[in-house]
Amino acid sequence: MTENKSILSVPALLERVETIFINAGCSRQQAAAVARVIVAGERDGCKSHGIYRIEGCLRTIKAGKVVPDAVPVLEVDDSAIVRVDAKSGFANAAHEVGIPALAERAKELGLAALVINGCTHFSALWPEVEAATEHGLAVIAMCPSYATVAPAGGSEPLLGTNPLAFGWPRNGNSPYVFDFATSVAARGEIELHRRAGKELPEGWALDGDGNPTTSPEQALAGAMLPFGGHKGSAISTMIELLAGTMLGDLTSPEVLDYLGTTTLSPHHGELIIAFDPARFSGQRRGNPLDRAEVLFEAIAGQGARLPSQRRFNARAKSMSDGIELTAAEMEQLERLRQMGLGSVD
Ligand code: NDP
Ligand code: PYC
Repeated sequence: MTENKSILSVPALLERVETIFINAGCSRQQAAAVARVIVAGERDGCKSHGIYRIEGCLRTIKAGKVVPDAVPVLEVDDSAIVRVDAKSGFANAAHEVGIPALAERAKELGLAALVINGCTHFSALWPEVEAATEHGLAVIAMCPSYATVAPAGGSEPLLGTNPLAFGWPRNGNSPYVFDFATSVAARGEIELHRRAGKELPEGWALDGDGNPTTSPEQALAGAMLPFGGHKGSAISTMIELLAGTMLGDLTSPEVLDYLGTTTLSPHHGELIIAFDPARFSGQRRGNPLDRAEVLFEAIAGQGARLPSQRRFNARAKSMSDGIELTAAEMEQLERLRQMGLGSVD
């Protein structure tokens, strides 16, 4: 215990978060999967998708927009497409059911896609991407969210913050993983700035009149901006098409219509595509994993860091020293445990 801080081990935090979700009416399968991903966020220093997300999940349960005891259903045929119907539960239980089936099919065919339909998705994508790399696969994951981002040149919320993640397996090392919102920053970052009373950096958002703003309140009421101008806007649109329209699931504007608010967690689908590098290369020019190491070394050799390196360092520290939480965070966890759905509007 340090001043105004508490240290919890990863299993201890996991137990507390899982209990909150059980008390809120979740089945053990749903509660455990959601707790694993929220605690992974805290463990890896990703506060925008850590315990701060619990209240949003509880609000979504209370509003009846997620089924807390849903049992995801795996549908496998002889094609390259493996499907999980999340049955309106959280995406995380669907990942745990779907990723092993995706890996098996990708190993068999060289590539395969996991389609998740009808899930509530509040989390980062790196957990499912990392899980696929553990099978020796390269992987791309994407999903819509809800309309909060103006397309480049526009000023009204239309696209989601639509995350895109990629993973590449590395022998004897943590995988190469990037995972980012296609908005300049995730909406969770704006919310954390609001809570901390901090102004946003310039270039993140527009106010309700379409003018640039650094106020988190005005940004949340206005529109966020895509990263990289027209390039991020186009990638985000691709995600609406591939992981919304193509999957027969909701696009970000449709998600917002369905929820009627951005205070609940979004409900939509997710697309995860896995590739077997050895099958793709056909061993031309040698082992693709060995060749990838040459590239990673050259990146690091310039003094640049690989994406996820900060996260893996944070993970190692949390695993050895525990996770540091503020007094306010500890109080929040206790309030949510005791009051359950009564703690949220
Ligand atoms: P960040 O900008 O914080 O990070 C994006 C990626 O870039 C990370 O992999 C990060 O690695 C890496 N990175 C950051 N700085 C550097 C650097 N200097 N050199 C090399 N790599 C770097 O992410 P966002 O704020 O855009 O997104 C945060 C999270 O929000 C993501 O996990 C995303 O999945 C999630 N999200 C989820 C949504 C949903 O609908 N479910 C919607 C939008 C976002 P590292 O972590 O090691 O810093
Ligand atoms: O941080 O942008 C975000 C976000 C949206 C849905 C889940 N996370």
